[in-house]
Amino acid sequence: MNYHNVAFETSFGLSSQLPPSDLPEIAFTGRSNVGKSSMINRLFNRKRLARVSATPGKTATINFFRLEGIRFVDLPGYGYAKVSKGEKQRWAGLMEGYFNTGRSIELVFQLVDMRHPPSKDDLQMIDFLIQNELPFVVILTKKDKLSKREQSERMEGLKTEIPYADQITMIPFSAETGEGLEEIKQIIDEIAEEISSDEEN
Ligand SMILES: Nc1nc2c(ncn2[C@@H]2O[C@H](COP(=O)(O)OP(=O)(O)OP(=O)(O)O)[C@@H](O)[C@H]2O)c(=O)[nH]1
Ligand SMILES: [Mg+2]
Repeated sequence: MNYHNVAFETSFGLSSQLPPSDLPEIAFTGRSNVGKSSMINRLFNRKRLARVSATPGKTATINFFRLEGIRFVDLPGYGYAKVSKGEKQRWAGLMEGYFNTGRSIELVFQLVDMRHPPSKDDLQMIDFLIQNELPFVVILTKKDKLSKREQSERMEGLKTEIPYADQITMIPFSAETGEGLEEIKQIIDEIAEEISSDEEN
């Protein structure tokens, strides 16, 4: 895949606006502020493709990006305490509209802040992915903020904190340094190859 050729497609604030799924999709989920938009920018080597902010709740909409035959989907983050009840309902509606409408979701990158044990919301999200048989990979973000020792302590901790951890691919990642990026790109490239060989058959 030529990652430079990415293009922003559209943004949706309501699930009723979501167009039917016409392309295989790769989605990014995780707590607000965990680094979803930063990961997208790093992946495509663009500074401002997805909007990043130190204020949680920056991405309040579903954003579509397109690269060759794949759509990348930046989803709004969960677990941000300061949003109103109405906003939380809108978020739940958006997520439900995205995940429960028969889209062809090839992979979900589930982001978890590497500095801390997964939150209750993270575990709920992972449980949702497992229950719905959605293929996913856990990306451990903000690796650069931990010392080597803290990193290995967290890797140990996650083995018991995340259910079925031994069956889940977990990739430590830093949007600052790009560590973990090659492994992530390999996973995406494999999906792209599978899709194009399916299309040929
Ligand atoms: N040091 C460091 N900071 C990061 C990393 N990834 C993200 N950040 C910072 O974390 C903050 C939140 O990043 P975003 O990418 O906007 O997070 P998000 O998950 O898209 O957040 P929402 O849109 O609110 O759901 C920003 O200040 C980023 O610069 C990382 O790998 N290392
Ligand atoms: Mg964001």
